[in-house]
Amino acid sequence: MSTDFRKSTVYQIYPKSFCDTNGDGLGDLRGVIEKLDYIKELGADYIWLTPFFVSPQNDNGYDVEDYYQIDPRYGTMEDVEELIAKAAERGIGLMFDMVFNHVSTRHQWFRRAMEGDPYYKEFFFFRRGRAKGQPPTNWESKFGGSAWEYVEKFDEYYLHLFDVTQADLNWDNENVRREVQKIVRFWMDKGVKGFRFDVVNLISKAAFEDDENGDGRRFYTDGPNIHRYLKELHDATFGTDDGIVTVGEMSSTSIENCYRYAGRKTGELSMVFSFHHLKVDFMGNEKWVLVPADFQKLKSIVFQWQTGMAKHDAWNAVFWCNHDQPRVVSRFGSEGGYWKESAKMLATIVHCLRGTPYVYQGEELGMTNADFTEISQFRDVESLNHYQILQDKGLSASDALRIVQIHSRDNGRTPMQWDASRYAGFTAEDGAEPWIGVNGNHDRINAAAQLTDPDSVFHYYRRLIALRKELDVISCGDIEPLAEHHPCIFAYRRTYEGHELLVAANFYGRSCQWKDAPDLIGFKRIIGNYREENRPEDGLWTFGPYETSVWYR
Ligand code: TEU
Ligand code: CA
Repeated sequence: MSTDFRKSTVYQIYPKSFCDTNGDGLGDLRGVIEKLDYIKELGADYIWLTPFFVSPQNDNGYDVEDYYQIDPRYGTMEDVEELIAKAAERGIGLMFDMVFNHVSTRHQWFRRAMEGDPYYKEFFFFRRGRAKGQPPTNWESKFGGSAWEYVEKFDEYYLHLFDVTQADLNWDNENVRREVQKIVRFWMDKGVKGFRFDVVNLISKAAFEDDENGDGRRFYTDGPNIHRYLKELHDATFGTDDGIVTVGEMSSTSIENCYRYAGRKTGELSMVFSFHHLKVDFMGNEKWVLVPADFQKLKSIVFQWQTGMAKHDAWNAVFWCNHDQPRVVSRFGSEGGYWKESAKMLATIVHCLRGTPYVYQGEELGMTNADFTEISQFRDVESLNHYQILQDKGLSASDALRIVQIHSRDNGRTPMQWDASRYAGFTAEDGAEPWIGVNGNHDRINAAAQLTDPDSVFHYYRRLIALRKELDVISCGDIEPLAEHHPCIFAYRRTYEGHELLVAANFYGRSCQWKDAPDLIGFKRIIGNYREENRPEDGLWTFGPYETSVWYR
């Protein structure tokens, strides 16, 4: 394992959809153990495992009932210990996913609160309504509807920024913060090498007021005590161990706050996920619409974060995919004739940036969006809620379905495609039907086929991951955006101690030209998705569909 997170790559596993070893249709921890050599071959240094703790699974484990116990559907504590040990043997560290903005309403803290225990009521936000039948504020849940749920016996409401079964924790209560620290230390003692903190910039609520022109997020995003709480957590837990890497998931954050969340010397986190670059096919913050991706906006956001964070000595996680996002090849690339070229092009852009790249299971195979044609095939609570909300707003069922097909988080949650067999090797052929449908294209897109094909998307990712370890200019270099306003070209230059790296890509499926392209005298091509080497001639560089190449001097 590279202990320098600048040279590292993280592989994200959503265990429910990764590998099912006991034929019940649900992925499990033994499935992760079974596939460690695959991840080793890819070259990842860390595995980020999304939550597998005891949970009613209303939000697939992001609704935690017990942070100290393993959900039996995923396995046992012995499995977790074996996984940590076997990963370590292969030089891979485990990063666990800590959901501390909220707990499941089945967590004992919430149960005790509902019994009226004042100590535990203070763990949550119980508030009086504004008037009879009126919640305390007009805030909206991120999964649709009001963020407040009425509890008759108290004549009060509790806050839930996500599902109604995910009650927000009151971090202003010192006892909550102490419990959180205990949990982190417990997993550190088990040998965990990193943590991902779920929506961690939402934990400090400002004021409970109506939001006249929004959904309430300005009252709890990057809130007043957020830096204090993160520093405190850092100092009390992972900050004492240099070998631990942390990443905060930052919802609707500002770059100024991220300078501090992920500053090298600020004593908070190692790095941050921000999502502004993935909202370029939204309408403002509204996700449930159909609008084409805005490429200029995408570039300008990526470059702003790249140069801004560098200037402030702060570190980004760089990524296109996770379990909440549609598949990038479907979103910004092509599922059609240029499927492979576009998958490699998108990989190149991210893996040569300044930051730590994250690869989400199946991305390294160029897996596509789900091929669902009916709402009954979807599983995600957010998708199902919004399918209804869109129709309540007057859309037809088929228009609502179209929007869900494009934006649903289930696009990233279909079973991992290991081979061409009935259930894609996710579940044995005689096993139970997988919990969510397998994509029909697994006969074409699967790991077995790609492992033996040197030209595959898998081997391209493997080479990119290795390059980051070989070349300091990739892991440590400065970044300079190029061709910023070009309608098709995504390009940048990296520099470090006299070394230079030039990355250029055509983001579209038609040929294009880059005039005034930089000269490449003395450079050699180190990776690309076209067979033939293609250089600029007299400052004019012609690119084929989705063509990309990386040059080094
Ligand atoms: O997601 C946070 C979040 O705000 C969004 O990514 C959300 O999933 C949705 O896309 C809003 O449109 C994190 C987890 O990654 C996600 O899986 C959980 O559902 C959520 O927190 C709640 O714990
Ligand atoms: Ca299973």
